[in-house]
Amino acid sequence: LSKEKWFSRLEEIVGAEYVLYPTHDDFSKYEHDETEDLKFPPTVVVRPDDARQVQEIVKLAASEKIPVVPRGGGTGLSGGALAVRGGILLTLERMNRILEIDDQNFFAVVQPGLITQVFQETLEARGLFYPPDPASRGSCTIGGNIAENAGGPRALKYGVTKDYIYGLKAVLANGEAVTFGGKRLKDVTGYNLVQLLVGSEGTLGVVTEATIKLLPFPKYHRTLLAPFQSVQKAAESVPAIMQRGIIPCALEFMENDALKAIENYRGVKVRFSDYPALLLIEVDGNNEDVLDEEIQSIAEVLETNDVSDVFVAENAAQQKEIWDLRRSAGEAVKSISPYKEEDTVVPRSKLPELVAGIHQICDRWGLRAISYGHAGDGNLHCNILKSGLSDEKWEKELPLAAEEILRLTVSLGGTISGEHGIGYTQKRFLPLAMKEAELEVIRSIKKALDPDNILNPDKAVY
Ligand code: LAC
Ligand code: ZN
Repeated sequence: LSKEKWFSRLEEIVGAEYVLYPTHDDFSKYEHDETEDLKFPPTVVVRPDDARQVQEIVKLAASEKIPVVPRGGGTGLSGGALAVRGGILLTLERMNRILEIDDQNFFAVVQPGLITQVFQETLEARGLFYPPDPASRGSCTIGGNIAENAGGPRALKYGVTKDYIYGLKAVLANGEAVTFGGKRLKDVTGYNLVQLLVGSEGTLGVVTEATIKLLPFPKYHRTLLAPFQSVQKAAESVPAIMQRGIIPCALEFMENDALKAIENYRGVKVRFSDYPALLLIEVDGNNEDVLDEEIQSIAEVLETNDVSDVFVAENAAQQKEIWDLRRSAGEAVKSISPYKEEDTVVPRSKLPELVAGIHQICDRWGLRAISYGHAGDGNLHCNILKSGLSDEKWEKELPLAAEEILRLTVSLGGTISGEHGIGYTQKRFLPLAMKEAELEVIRSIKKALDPDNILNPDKAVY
């Protein structure tokens, strides 16, 4: 078909007002996500309202061999939702309904464009809980979270997106609509195809519906801030806390530069911002006495790690304030200078080595990095800043330093992305983490399900 013909076919499928061309006011927001420094205009943006429309769009793309890039909230940090080869940007934001909350079986059925926080607040009002809480939860979507297998602070106690996805409806690259899994806590019927799609970054199918496991909402929370005299001590305290037999629902790490960045960005005084490092520790549950005991026990561990002062939030407002500040860390770093993030993850006991190693590598290259992240699960976001460096140094030396950081991560038993995905920006580093035989498995799966490479081409596969 000519371009005009497939444009008008798209208009027939979703309605003319839901096909956006480059002259449209909203078009530019679809050219980027939250990844630094990337911009790729799609040929056209399409906003379907149901699974049948998604299927028709993918069928058209398959017969015309046009790339289709599924997109959620556009908050990704590895360029996964960008139309790097042009083509159809398929945004699922209109498909944002909660189809069912089944409190007999503790499952919800939702559409992919549902905002994660909206889902969580709706559940909470009914005493139910969906734990994964990426920092962008106010604007990211469940579909995007599934595509990237998103994590967040609560991963330590509750796991990540994959641990809650039990069923998916999806449209495959050949235009077939499939249903994998369902409201079943146990299921060994064939390969685990639900989990093949989770984290596949839109390269194997477009998710049109998800069946999600729920938990009862924990009634009480205690939130504690602990300032440290050294980054090393903070990192070393993490396993010590866990060894007390307590699993906090969050155990977050911020170095001084991250605290200062938040302070400047938000224009408020951040508690303990003069210390070299801070841990944010939260416990949750249904028994307040138990939580108070746990906080007491954590405070004892901290004391033996040279922490002389802690702050325990007194009420929900103070807890919210702490979390708002923590969640703005990414934005705060972004506001300082162009940067490149490495989403490192290691077994948590290796965190002290990772933190020390990153500092050594950056010092050697004359680079400045700001690190913060999820210390409890070993996921550290290392942000290397461009400010003060020439374009030449940045372009030549940054990839080499980044590679050293990722090699160190892998040598510690870790890998090159914990929760932000491979997407577009990290693809070339995949061979650092996977051997040829392993990469070939990924390639064969992609080839089997999408032989013409139309679904989100140039992502996740090396
Ligand atoms: C965070 C995001 C960037 O942890 O993953 O704030
Ligand atoms: Zn994170």
